[in-house]
Amino acid sequence: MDIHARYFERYGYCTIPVLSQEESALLTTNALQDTFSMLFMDEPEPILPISDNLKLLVDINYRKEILTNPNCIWRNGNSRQPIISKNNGMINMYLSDWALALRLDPRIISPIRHLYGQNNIGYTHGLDRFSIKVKGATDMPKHIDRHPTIDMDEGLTRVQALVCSSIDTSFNLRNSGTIEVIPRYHRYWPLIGRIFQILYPEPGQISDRLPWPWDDKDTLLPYINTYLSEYTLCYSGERPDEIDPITQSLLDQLEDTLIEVPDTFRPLSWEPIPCFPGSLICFDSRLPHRNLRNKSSIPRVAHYISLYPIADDYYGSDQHNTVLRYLTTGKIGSLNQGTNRANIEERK
Ligand SMILES: O=C(O)CCC(=O)C(=O)O
Repeated sequence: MDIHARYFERYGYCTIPVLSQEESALLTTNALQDTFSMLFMDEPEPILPISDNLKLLVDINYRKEILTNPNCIWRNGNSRQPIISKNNGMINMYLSDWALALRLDPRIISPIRHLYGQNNIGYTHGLDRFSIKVKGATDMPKHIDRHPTIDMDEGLTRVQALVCSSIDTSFNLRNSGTIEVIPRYHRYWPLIGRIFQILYPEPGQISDRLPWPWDDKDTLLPYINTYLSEYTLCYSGERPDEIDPITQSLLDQLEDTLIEVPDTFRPLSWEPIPCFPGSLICFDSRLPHRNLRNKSSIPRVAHYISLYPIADDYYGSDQHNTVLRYLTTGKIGSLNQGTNRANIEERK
């Protein structure tokens, strides 16, 4: 196992340099150009230079000042349907040559194969989009792309991956737009799932759409840390004498369950991931995550790479045919979770 795979197994994520500075700069230029042409296609003149006008993506007053259609960021003028959103920067564009070339680059596919531990991986859920967060973009809501109780018996289902082509590396990390995750969360996945089942026994109490109960203030995280810490002691046969009644009751309910946990416990916390332009960031789909606000003058640009293991019965299946139809006609959006939106603007 190489150093990245070892790190990934332990912390749930890893960062691998894959593209040169020049390649990253070109990718960023292409992403910005295509985004500007798509958003501002009805303007009488192209909006140039792009670098001086990035705040059009986040600033309604500036849009009113510059554009003939200040609402062009929203689909049908509806502010609840952003074509690019201020808090996550996502843009549903999939089919540009440069975007496809990136997703077929062996320098990106090989390490992801390695992390899955199998060669047979592919875009079984369609392609994925990219995200541009410019100065003024805000925090994305915290979330996990798995369900903490429904999926709790499953191990790794997905290596979530992105190539970051632009980021301000000299800036405070938490204000640079980078991704933050809770490292090592995957190692407690079955136990946390069981704890959530005890805390929220009613069906539907944990919504499909996180962040709840991972509310943005993280009121639950200190409790989870206490439960995990006490459980780890019990698991290693060192149950302490003094435990508060709520933790005690939870541990009693877990008594018959033997769930493997790491030998020693260090509290879980949110940590921003440092990266450089050209880095491939891979993370286990069991990690809570989000991208952060950007207060720097350099846009943070991320290209999502959604490769999944290919099952033996995939070829010829309905899912395979749907992906093929999508790739050949562009008529539906990607099939990825959260991404399955037909992009009328891209087709135009
Ligand atoms: O842009 C990022 O760093 C995070 C993206 C994200 O939340 C996701 O892919 O689910």
